[in-house]
Amino acid sequence: MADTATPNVIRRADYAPPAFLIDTVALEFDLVPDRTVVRNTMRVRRNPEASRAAHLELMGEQLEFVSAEIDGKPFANAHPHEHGLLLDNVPDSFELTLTSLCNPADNTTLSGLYVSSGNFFTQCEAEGFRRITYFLDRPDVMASFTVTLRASKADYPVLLSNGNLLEEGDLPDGRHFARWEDPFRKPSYLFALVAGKLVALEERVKTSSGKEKLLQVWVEPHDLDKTRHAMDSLIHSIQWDERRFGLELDLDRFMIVAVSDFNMGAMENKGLNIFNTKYVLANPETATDTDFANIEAVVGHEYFHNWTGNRVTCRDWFQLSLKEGLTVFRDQEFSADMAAGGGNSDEAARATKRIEDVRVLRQMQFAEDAGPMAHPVRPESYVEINNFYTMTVYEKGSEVVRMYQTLFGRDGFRKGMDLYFQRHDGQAVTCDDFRHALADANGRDLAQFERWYSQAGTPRVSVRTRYDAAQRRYSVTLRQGYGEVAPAARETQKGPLLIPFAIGLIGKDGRDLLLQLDGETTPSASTTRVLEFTQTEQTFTFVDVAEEPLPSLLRNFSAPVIVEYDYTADQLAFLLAHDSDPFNRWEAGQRLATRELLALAARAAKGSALQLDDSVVAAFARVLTDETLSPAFRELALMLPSESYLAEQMAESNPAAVHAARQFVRKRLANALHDDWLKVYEQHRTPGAYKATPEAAGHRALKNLALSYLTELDNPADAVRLAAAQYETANNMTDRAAALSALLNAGAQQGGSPDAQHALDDFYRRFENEPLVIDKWFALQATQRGSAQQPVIDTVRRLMTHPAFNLKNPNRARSLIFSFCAANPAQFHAEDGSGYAFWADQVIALDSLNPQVAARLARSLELWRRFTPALRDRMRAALEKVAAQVKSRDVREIVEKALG
Ligand code: B3K
Ligand code: ZN
Repeated sequence: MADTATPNVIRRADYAPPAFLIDTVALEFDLVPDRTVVRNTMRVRRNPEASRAAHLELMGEQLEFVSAEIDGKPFANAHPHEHGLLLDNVPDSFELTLTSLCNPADNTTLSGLYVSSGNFFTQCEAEGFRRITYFLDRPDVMASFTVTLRASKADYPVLLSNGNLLEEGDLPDGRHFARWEDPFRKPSYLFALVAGKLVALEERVKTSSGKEKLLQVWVEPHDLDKTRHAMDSLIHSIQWDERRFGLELDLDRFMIVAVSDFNMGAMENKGLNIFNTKYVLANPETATDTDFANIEAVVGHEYFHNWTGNRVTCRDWFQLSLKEGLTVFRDQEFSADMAAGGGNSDEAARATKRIEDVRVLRQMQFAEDAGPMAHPVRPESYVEINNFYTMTVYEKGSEVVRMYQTLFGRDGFRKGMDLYFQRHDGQAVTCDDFRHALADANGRDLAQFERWYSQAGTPRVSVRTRYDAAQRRYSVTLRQGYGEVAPAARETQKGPLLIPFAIGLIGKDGRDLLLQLDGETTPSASTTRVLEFTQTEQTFTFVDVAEEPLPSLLRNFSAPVIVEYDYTADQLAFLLAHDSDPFNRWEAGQRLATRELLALAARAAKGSALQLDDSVVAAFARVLTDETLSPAFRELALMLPSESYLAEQMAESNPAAVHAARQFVRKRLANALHDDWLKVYEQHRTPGAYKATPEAAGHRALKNLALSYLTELDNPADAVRLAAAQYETANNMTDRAAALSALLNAGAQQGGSPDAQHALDDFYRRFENEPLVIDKWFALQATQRGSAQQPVIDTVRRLMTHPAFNLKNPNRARSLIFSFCAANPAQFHAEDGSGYAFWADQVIALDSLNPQVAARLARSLELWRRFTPALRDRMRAALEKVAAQVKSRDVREIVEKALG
């Protein structure tokens, strides 16, 4: 095997600088779907910082080698092989021209150059560029790119690549060309091209320096009416990055292109972002409020990468969180500010975004950290890098970045960012470089903080408090550790972390007390203090505390940890009613609900009768009717923790018991608060033209939550009537989809209903030509509750044969298969193992089409060891079946780690 062959495990410790550098790349494409010719001319020289190698090893995959020339003369010592091209005895500095062929039409992996709906697209991150041409396809090799595209003018009237358009024109035989130049050096993973029949919404905006920039959102012609929101999101992102970070758009032209076959959300290619249509296309009839918010977040995310990722990139893929964690943090802050009307002072409005982000983190990242895929924010090794675009790298990585801001404040964080760009603009760097910039700009030693990058597992902080009435002292003792963790995490854990632990103390009247720590002369101005918790155990003592307070712990979720403290149910109800920290108000309700639900699930598992205390119902009733709270917040507070989160908290995950418990509580809250739900439903209607504002979305969310609770009534006739009317009269997708879901839910109680079926059929007919809406149609059915008479697996299997189903389209596969396997736990984990058998079939089928998508699906069973014995055995059998049949490195890594 040649050196460029991918070894089984890639290790961070083995990093070595590249032996050669590539200064310039001129690419010429003759685009033909099944036979594209790529001519690649590079200026190559030895890297003075690396040890001398006689041979040049270029990466390449699925390419047909045609020829190699050095300095214009044929070069005989070029040896193509399965993983690339070996060039023996090359000079120190030379021009290398390589010609090769690839087959975009046959490329179902959607990595490299591929065809979707008759147009050409690329996806290069992480290692797709090597499927386009031979190259040093690693992020620390940065080159200046010029790209010439040639294609049939009738079939591909639009030809796009990164940077600025230098020239375009006609060629003989009905062909034409375009030549693009990117003014910034970049790694190959940021290369992109697009060619096809597309149209653009255009805007010209002036950025902070007064320069005019051209913004374009490119889509297929029939989608042009769904581009306004993406364009507005882009403009808001540009303005926000100038305001908050002083970062200006550095290109004359910035393009977003939508494609319907795409492995993930979007990609930040320099100046030519390529997006999944799901994160571009929206109008009120086809997109929900959540879609609108997601589009804003993803457009922001990719745009913010232009600085955090593109101007300063990663030295190697172990540093992925350098760009991803930081950019998620930036997009979260952007969305929070947008939720607060564009400013950053309305903390209650900003908190709704924080709550949503923490919910995702706890549900998904904590679970990842508890299983065989547990890894640090900066992993130590991988088999397939695409498997490491994870919740840990992205979401926990974002929490790590947020902690710098919590420690240093917004201004201190901004100083650190400024220094980071001052030092590293144009470079490929590491997470350590980022940490050093933050430390140096704030005059701090952050050596201990490094452990957040190198230790896997979710830290636990247990809290003990003591009030000394005579001394008026209140002490808070924090202890950190990891509890029981997966073996993959244990070996990374070396010592205590620096945890910024935000705390407030609440008096009997529900107001915050002043905070003065022992040794301080006056109380601080703020009633929230960020304690720097650095030792395994540490006590913080507050003085001059007149009465025994109730602690509000880890305000605004100041660190990605689990807090253990024995609150009574009454104390949680008090916090839910009074905490000045909106995040912790929500948190108190979640703790209360989680505790009740877990106790009920334990009873359900034993077949015991279920009961819910009236005080819990009363606490929820107060939130439901508290008009001082925003509707968006009330909706979040009234939504029970998800079934998968609850199952994960059990000693042995029992999805059926969790489902029974959660349904029981939903029913109880529905029946006990019937009139309030109805009233809230009526009060929060949003008559008139649809508005996508956060306030209007909040009303719709609360109203639709009320509708969903009403479907749980013993007699759901009210709900069915309201839902059917809402379905018919809705002028937006949020209300229409919520009504359809309510009808399905109410129908499930009766083992299926004609109302639900009628609405499903109508929905399909109305939106037959809107693929993103048809995705919702599949997803709603895959996540429906089902019943003993109608298990959802039967519906899913039937839908697999529906003419609109297509396994090759990732959005469609996700809408049906992933929705069922990952978002319908009670049905997926059916006792007979039917869900697992289905899962195995689909992983195997996807493995040969699209390994990246297959590997994502493969992860649905990774927590199998934590389930009840009967389920565990069936899951293992399914995993073994998959392990025996799959071929891709992607899926093998997942199932082998799971079986461990
Ligand atoms: N950077 C890309 C993700 C690429 C995933 C490759 N498997 C999108 C993003 O995070 O913005
Ligand atoms: Zn990203």
